[in-house]
Amino acid sequence: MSDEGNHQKIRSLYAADAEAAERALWGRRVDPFTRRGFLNRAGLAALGAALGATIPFAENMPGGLMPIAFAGPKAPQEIPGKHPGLRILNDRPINAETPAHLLDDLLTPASKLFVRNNGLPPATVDPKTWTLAIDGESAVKAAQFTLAELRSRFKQHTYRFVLECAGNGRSEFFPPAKGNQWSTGAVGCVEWTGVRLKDVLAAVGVKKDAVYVGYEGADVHLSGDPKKRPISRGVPIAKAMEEECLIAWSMNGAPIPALHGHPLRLVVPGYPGSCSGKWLTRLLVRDRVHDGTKMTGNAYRVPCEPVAPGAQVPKDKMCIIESMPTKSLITWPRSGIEHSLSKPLEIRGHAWSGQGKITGVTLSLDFGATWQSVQLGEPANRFAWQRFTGTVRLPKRGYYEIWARATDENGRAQPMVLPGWNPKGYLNNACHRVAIKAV
Ligand SMILES: Nc1nc2c(c(=O)[nH]1)N[C@H]1C(S)=C(S)[C@@H](COP(=O)(O)O)O[C@H]1N2
Ligand SMILES: [Mo]
Repeated sequence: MSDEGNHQKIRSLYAADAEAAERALWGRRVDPFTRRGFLNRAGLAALGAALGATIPFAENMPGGLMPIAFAGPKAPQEIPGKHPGLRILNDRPINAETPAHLLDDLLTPASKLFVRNNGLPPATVDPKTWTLAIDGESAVKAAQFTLAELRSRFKQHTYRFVLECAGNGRSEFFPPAKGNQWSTGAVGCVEWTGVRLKDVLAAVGVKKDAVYVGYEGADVHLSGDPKKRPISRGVPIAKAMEEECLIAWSMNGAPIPALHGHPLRLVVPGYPGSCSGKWLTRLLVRDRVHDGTKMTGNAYRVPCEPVAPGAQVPKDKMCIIESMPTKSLITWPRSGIEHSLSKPLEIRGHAWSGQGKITGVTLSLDFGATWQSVQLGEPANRFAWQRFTGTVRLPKRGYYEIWARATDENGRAQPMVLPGWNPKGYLNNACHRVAIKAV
């Protein structure tokens, strides 16, 4: 969109003294909880100048809302095998997210799938000698499988699943949460081929007292200490026994790429991406909640009951995240474009939920005052995302935001701005917003 210099000014104003910037733009400090505060005239003029456009629906903007046109800049580096447009958050370990307009494909190509590594991928991998060990208190007997044994002994299945990091959207929380500052791009929908976890567990035998299935991978802790694991998470036994949980060796019809877990990966759709263990070497059938790295403390936990932003939450009031919430992403148009008033504007994107099928998506171009519904496609299978397409007409010149809001079959919809604050910044399923300037 127009003037990069003015964007920069607003961003640096916020970076220098966020409260002073809010007072200047919004008249007084905005209460982060109630979002009270109104855009004053000077603030409206400053925002308009930075955007290079007036804001026809300014009176509907919630207090303190920053136009999405000001969202962060792109990092310069590239990762081999990845689209150069991915935004790199870290290079050790590698973490990179995908801008929304690069997620327009119904099936996310490997080159555009986000990467979330907690440690360092294994240096050498030999699929011929790779083994998967299965044990734990609640395994009837310990067992081992080579890749060839998995392929020959069990029926193969192919599904498309959304893979989303639980921290996707973390960057929007206030007070801010530590960790990778994902914006909207730690998500994709890819196709996996492998065998059912439940078939393999049945072959090994699972005792009645089984509670959880945990995983271990061959990646290395950042410290290099072989006794420490970068991550070892798991899922409740009932989830592990669902049809769609796979032990997979193929992604989008090719061997799983090195960064995504070659040669073998656990795939648990509908749950945080962290449950889908890469470089899979071991499964543990546990008689208790798995206690591997990032299962304990506040990792992948949210307050069991809603809390005020910034609250200290006692450990016993934090609950493990299970299924992922209703969400959607506008993948066309790209945020920041100019669009001619003479033409209707086509909107496309995807919607998904770990808790049920999406039954409706609506769009707003007036900061949530009014909504129109759009066409919605069927998922390829359970836990795949669904395409939505719609058309909007912008009434006059100026700055607009298109907001998308999905609802699932249980009536669970996305919050318009931010869902409940939590200490680690998980599960931000706020409506996705893209900036459009009508000219
Ligand atoms: N072994 C291993 N598995 C892992 C991770 C990891 O660091 N090591 N990261 C997890 C997290 S937090 C996420 S969100 C997904 C990311 O998958 P991707 O990098 O293939 O997109 O993998 C999960 N599985
Ligand atoms: Mo993650």
